[in-house]
Amino acid sequence: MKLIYAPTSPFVRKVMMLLHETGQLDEVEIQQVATTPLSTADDAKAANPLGKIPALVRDDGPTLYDSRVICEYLNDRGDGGLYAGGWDSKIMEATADGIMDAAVSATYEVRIRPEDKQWDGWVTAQMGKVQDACAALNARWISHLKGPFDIGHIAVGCALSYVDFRHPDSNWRHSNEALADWFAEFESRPSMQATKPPAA
Ligand SMILES: N[C@@H](CCC(=O)N[C@@H](CS)C(=O)NCC(=O)O)C(=O)O
Repeated sequence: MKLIYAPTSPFVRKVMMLLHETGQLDEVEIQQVATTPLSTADDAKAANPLGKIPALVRDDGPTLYDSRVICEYLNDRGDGGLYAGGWDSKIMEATADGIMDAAVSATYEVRIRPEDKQWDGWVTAQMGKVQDACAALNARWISHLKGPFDIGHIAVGCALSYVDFRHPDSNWRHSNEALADWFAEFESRPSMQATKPPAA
């Protein structure tokens, strides 16, 4: 198997964490690419018609893409048990992925869009989604995060870390003390440490 990969993508990081946690890291070749919506890497485009990463090229079946699909496949393959929480696990993953979508969109606005076309209103709206989703996690999902480790933990850990990485002024910890406390401890998990993005 070959993973189309970039070290700063929070979606790729979900897959990498799952590989660490389920002991499958050695079974995947890592193919690093630099890809953006405006300049798609050839390997990303060849693996996924949408040109997005992660994508998992398999020897025994079609290439998989979208981190949720890849994570569920690798969980089955490695007997990870990371979806034992059923719909709760999946809602948490979807919420975390939504944080990533919004934060990545805000990142593209300031890093990729030409300066004279950038719009603060877009960034504010996307970071508002991040705040709202963090508030929802803090209000409703702390008991799950304190429970058995699953895909929700991986996704939320990657999402919050990405927000810190690209949007250090977002202040998501404000009013979300329980979530901040959970994350402070979760960050020391070996799979989080092993998949940290390089300095911005
Ligand atoms: N829903 C997708 C989102 C993947 C995604 O947006 N990846 C970004 C990198 S963080 C990407 O490939 N961007 C390039 C593009 O949009 O063309 C997933 O979960 O895999």
